[in-house]
Amino acid sequence: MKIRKYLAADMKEGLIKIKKDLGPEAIILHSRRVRRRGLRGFFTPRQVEIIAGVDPLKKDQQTSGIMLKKVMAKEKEMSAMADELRLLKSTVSELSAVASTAEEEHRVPGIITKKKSSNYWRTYLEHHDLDPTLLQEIFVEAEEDAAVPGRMSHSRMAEILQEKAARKFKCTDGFSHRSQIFIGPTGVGKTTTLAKLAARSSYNDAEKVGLITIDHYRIGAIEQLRTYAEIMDLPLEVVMTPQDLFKVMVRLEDCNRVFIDTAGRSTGNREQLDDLIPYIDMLVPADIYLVISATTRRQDIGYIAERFKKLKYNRLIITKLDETTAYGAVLNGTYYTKMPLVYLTDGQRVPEDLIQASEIDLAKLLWRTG
Ligand SMILES: Nc1nc2c(ncn2[C@@H]2O[C@H](COP(=O)(O)OP(=O)(O)O)[C@@H](O)[C@H]2O)c(=O)[nH]1
Ligand SMILES: [Mg+2]
Repeated sequence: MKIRKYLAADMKEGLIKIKKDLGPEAIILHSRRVRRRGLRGFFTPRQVEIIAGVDPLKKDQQTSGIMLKKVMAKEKEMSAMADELRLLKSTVSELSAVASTAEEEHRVPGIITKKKSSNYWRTYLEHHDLDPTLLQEIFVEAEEDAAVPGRMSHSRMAEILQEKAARKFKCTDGFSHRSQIFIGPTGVGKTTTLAKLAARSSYNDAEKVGLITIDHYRIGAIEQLRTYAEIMDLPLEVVMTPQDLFKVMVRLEDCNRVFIDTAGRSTGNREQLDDLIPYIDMLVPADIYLVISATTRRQDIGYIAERFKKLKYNRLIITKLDETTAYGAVLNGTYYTKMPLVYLTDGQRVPEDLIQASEIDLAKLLWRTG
């Protein structure tokens, strides 16, 4: 038996594909609704995965042929019924002014008052560990908008909150300078993210790229970047003093983009952070990314934002979105640093797991459930 797997937007589209590919004798063996992998899956509708098969040796497959035709007829009938149902549903919802389906995960049955709806969303958003002042600002603004006479649906309240939350994000995109510097606590994904961006600018944008790692403490944490440099065939320079850095920048003169990694600095160690200042001073003007993991607690983001300020960061990257279900860090990060968010990362794969912040609806992240 020839067995194939199909992905389609809906069952109807899937059945057309199968019929075209395997013929009318195909049998549906299994079907289920799936999301695309990773963060992107959240922003795209669910798909239908269908496993279908056909026995090429069996001439007489009348029964199975009929089966597929029957399924298609049933599907047509179901889709007409679904259309009618949708129409009915929207009429009912208009009449009662109670919406309940816009956010499937947050359906609240029956009539709900504005106050109750607002309280519901407040509890929901608290799960994301948002800064309380920021949360309060969002709710005050939303409640002003919601203060129109008459009832308001639960989903409309969510929309207003999303609009208000969206305004709190600051985003930017693209590179503004030749030097791209990555700073932040250890283990957050600086080197990995640097490699993702270097790969993209070298392959996608055909830029001439150079890599530098500042290894002031001779801790030898350069192997990881060396491996990426070898795979991507990019020059890598290791710098141990500010004087080295000067010479290296001259050596990389023909590179129009230089990515600079920093290693081995603890947020709590003031001297270690101070030691980076002369390097940064030599490189400015530069795009200086503060890299923070989405798994970082709210209070720690505030602490990191403060501690690294002396290194003059002007952009923000939030990593490891795949490792949490609380996305407050994304909003807290821009709120505490007052800097625009440029990239998000949602996995270890280089260069795939990188998302440009300006390309997605960031407020929607807060309405994502685990
Ligand atoms: N799950 C997940 N892991 C990541 C992500 N970015 C980096 N990592 C992993 O986090 C670990 C530390 O990353 P690294 O780049 O060495 O961090 P650095 O110390 O800040 O340079 C490595 O195992 C990376 O593969 C991400 O977006 N998601
Ligand atoms: Mg590193």
